[in-house]
Amino acid sequence: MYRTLSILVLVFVSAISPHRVVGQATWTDAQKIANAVTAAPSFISQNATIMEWQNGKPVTLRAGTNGWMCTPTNPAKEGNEPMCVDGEWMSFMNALRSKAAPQVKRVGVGYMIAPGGAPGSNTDPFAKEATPDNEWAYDPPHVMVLVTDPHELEGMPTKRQNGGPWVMWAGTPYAHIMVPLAPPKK
Ligand SMILES: [Cu+2]
Repeated sequence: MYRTLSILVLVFVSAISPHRVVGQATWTDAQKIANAVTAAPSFISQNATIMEWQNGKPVTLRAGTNGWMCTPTNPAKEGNEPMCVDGEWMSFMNALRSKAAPQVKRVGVGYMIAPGGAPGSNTDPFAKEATPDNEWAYDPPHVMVLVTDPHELEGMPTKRQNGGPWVMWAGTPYAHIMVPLAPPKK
């Protein structure tokens, strides 16, 4: 039964894969949920709360049971960047959205392992587009880690192209470790 279900879910997800929905600005809740659960391994995302941001506020699309929260990608934006995060990352994302200082109380883990990835700045947490010096490029599918003390990030690479994990938004209150699952696109 579970196997049949997962095959059905796979078929459904591939039917709404990002390249088909470029230009389509809205999804049904079912489409949002199907996309959001691809952000993490299914044993996590199948029991996660699925939510989305509406006018800066989190809105629950499906209640979960395991403390993880997944959000769909924005189909109106380039790329595919759903995420599944723990409580620390959730409060970090809240802080980021309101441009407040994040309060990280313990190590946080987030999954963004869906195929595709999405473009963004590696230096400016609030960048919306490329500038000559904001290292705008594709972030590959990845796991991301928050630390409680920025000193723990000292000495880690800060560029995507270093060939392994790196610190994104280094030197800002939003610095965190990116653990890529694929090489960054050139
Ligand atoms: Cu990420």
